[in-house]
Amino acid sequence: MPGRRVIYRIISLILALLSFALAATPALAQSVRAAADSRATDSADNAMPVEVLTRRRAALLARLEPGIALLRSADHRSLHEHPQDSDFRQDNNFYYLTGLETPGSWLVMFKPERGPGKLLLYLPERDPAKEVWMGPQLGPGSEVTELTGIEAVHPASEFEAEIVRRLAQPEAFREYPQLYLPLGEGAESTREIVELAVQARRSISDLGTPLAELRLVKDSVELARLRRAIAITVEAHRQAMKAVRPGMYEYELEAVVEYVFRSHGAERVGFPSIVGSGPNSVILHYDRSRRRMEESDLVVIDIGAEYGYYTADLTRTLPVSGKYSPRQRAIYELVLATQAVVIDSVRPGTTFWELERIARGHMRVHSKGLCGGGGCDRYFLHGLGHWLGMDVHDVGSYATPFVPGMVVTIEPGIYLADESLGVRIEDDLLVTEEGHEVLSADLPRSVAEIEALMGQAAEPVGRR
Ligand SMILES: [Mn+2]
Repeated sequence: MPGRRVIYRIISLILALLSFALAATPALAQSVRAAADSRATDSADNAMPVEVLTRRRAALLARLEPGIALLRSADHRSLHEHPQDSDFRQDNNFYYLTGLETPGSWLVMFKPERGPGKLLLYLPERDPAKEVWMGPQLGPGSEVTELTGIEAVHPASEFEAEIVRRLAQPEAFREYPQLYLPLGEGAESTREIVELAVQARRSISDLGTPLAELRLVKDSVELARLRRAIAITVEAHRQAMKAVRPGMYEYELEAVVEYVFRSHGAERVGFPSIVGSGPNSVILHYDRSRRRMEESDLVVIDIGAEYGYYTADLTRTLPVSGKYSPRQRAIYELVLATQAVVIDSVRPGTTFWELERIARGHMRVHSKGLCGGGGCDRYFLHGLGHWLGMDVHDVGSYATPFVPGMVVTIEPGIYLADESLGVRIEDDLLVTEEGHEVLSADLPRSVAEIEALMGQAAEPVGRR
């Protein structure tokens, strides 16, 4: 999806607190292109590998000065009123470093001057009364060590006594001078620690920045999960192409999309689905999906399944009738050609700034009066692309030159409000040593491919 770098908090879909049915195995990565096979595997295959977690934590510690780093997991919403707690989603950084979905927990990392770092986990103690409602919960114990590779696991109730007091002790400054806390995303979760640190006259460094630098370059597990999220989203787009017809409501199309997501094992949407037809096609973040689609409309479908905490982000723009009008086709093909030129330029060393320049230049030069006197680039109303990962607009500086392992979206668009004509085309790319791989290459993009697929009969969804 286009636009500001907002963290999209998610529509609630049912998520059991201890669902580890999230992960990807090497076998899974290979089978990703077989859409028919993209079903959830059982949880035994799905825990985050301990060696991957260990590597991430070591890489983070290597970036820190001697000091103490604190990270809090996401909290419960009101557990007593809503025992299912269905919209709980773990804090991204906490999940990245622990693989745990336990709320109300702390990860503490000590980075000494010399030698290996020390790690502590604090988890809420198990509560038999709650487990009657929620099922077995993870609490302090050896199973947490098995899942995370962290030896020291304590009850969260001890966190304050041990860590908070330590922060206030002057001698802790000498051994561990820096105090790292997330100051951007997740900052509110450590507000009390910040106040304490201010009282103790300790300066605070941002833990989010080194984590963002790490999260920019995806490891093998992250890539496997992204590929899976993208494969599911490609399948949803294909089903939407077959289903769309004049007279259908936008929400019906949205339902087809999200049915495919859930039935292929996606836990939730990575962001609210955008299904915008006619006048709604020019509203960049339209997510109400209430309009009845008309034969002459274009419909912009900008969607992303989330799988194992990683989200896809893919957009196609379809003619509701099944055939683009000459005018729609001309605009569509200008956006498509712009996207192709940019995709060709994705390689290590380039930047979003450089790609944006290429995109706008191409669009302007090839406008041929399509958008009145000036170039169509005047109607390209948002940024060309963004980082993709645990967040749809993922963390990381947009000035960073591309290196292999980064995942980006490329999404040029033209929005002509006077004609209710909006076109956006978005694909997801992995930066490789040689250049790039289009992770969503299986999804039809050209006019001919899309019209051919739209001509096929819709597949029945559920029992209708
Ligand atoms: Mn996007």
